[in-house]
Amino acid sequence: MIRRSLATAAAVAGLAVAVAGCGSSSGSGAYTPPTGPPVKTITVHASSYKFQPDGITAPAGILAFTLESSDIQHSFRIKNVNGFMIEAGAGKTATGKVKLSAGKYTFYCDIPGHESAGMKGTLTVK
Ligand SMILES: [Cu+2]
Repeated sequence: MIRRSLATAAAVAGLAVAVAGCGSSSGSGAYTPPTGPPVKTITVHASSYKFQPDGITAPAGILAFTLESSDIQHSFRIKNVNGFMIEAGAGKTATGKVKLSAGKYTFYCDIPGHESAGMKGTLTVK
């Protein structure tokens, strides 16, 4: 009897974790970066209001990005890659990893007004 109720409690706990995990992956919650070594490390320089380079070609797989801001706070996000974001404070450098398959992506800075001012670029993964 005790064994049985313990098993039930464990099953309920497992279910709760699964539901919580589902919620965070579909929302704007924590992003889980890929584990393992990157196939390429790419440094992107951010300033108001542009990225350098604004055209990047990379192999498919895990990519490590280094975002360097030379002035104010900027971010680095990739359209349709939910949750991935690197944020570099004023004059700071930040890093992040993302796993991408072949395709053409648009990267941008999501701070209001920055993308429309020119902070975007193309990432070609092959
Ligand atoms: Cu920006």
